[in-house]
Amino acid sequence: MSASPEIPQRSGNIAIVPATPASEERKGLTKKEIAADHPTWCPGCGDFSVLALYFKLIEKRKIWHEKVTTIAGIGCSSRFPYFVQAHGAHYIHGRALPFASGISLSRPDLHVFVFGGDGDAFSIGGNHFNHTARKNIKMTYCVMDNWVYGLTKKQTSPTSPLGFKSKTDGWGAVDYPINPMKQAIAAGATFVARTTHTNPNHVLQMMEAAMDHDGFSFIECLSECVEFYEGAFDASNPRKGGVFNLVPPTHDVTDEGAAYKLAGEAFPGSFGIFYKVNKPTKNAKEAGIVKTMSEKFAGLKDWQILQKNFDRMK
Ligand SMILES: Cc1ncc(C[n+]2csc(CCOP(=O)(O)OP(=O)(O)O)c2C)c(N)n1
Ligand code: SF4
Ligand SMILES: [Mg+2]
Repeated sequence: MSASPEIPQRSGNIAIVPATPASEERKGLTKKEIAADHPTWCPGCGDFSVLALYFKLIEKRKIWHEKVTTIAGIGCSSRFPYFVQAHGAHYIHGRALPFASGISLSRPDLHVFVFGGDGDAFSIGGNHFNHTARKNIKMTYCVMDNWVYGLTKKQTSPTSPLGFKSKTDGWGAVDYPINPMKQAIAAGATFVARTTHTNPNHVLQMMEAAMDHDGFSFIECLSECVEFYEGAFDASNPRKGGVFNLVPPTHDVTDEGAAYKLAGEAFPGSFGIFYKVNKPTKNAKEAGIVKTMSEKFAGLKDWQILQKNFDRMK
C-alpha cells in the first residue's frame, strides 16, 4: 500500500494518473511495435482475428506499451500474451481471473485485458468466473469460444453442443452445454456482449465498449477452431450462408430479463451488447476503505494499519 513514484496512487475512488506533458505527445503504437512472436496458431484459426483486433484497439485507443496488460490462462487462445510485445502473463489453467484481479485492484492506472478459451473459463476456471463477475472487478474478459478444447486436441468443452463427437465423447456429447451469456448475466457481470471473429469491425466495437465500461466486462467471441471443430459457426457467418443479426436497437441493455431472453435465442442468436449496468466496482470500494483507514490512522505506516487489523483478528 505504500506510495511508489512510478505507480499512480488512489484518492478515494479516483485514480490519479500523471498527465503526459503536451511536449511529450506520443503517437499510438503500430502493430509492428506491439506484435511479438509469430503466432503459433494453426493457419485459419479464429484467434488470429481477435489478436489483430487487439492490436488495432491498442493503436486506436493509444494504449502505451507500459500500460498494455494482457493476461491469460492455458489453451490455444490463452497463448495470446506471448504474441503481444508488452506486459502480460500466461498464467495457470483457469486461474487467469484471480491473477488479473490482483493487478486490477493494485494498479488503477491500467485496464487489464484477459483472454482465454471456453474450457479455461467455464470448466476449470468456472468458479473464478462467477466470483470475479459478482465482485465487479474492473477488467475486460474476452472468452474466445470455439466449443472445444483445442490445445489438448479435441475434448468436449462446457460449450460443446449435444452430440458433438470428441475424444472424450466418442458417441457424441451427452451433457447439456452451458450458455456463457446466461452464466455471465446470472453471475453479476455488469457488461455482457457477444461477437464473432468473422466480423472484425464488430469485435473492435465490442472491445472498445468493454474497455470503456467501469466494471467487469465480459465478451463471448466466437472463434473457430479450424482443426478440431471446423464449420462450428457457419450459421452465424453470412459468407458461409449464415446470418449475423445485431441486437435489436429497441433492446434495453439495463433490462436483465430482456438480456437473459436474448441469451436464450437459438444459435446463431444476436450479436452486440446484451447487458450493461453501472454498479460500484470492488476497485472503488477498496479505494474507499484505504482512504478512510489512512485518514483514521494518520501518521501510521500502511503496514502498521494492516498489523492493527491482523491483531484484531487474533
Ligand atoms: C491444471 C490443468 N489441467 C489440465 C490441463 C490441460 N489443458 C490445457 S489447455 C486445456 C483446455 C483448453 O481448452 P480451452 O480453454 O477451450 O482453450 P482452446 O485451446 O480451445 O483455445 C486443458 C484441459 C492443464 N494445462 N492444466
Ligand atoms: S487447434 Fe484449433 S484453436 Fe488451437 S490453434 Fe489450431 S485451430 Fe486454433
Ligand atoms: Mg476452446
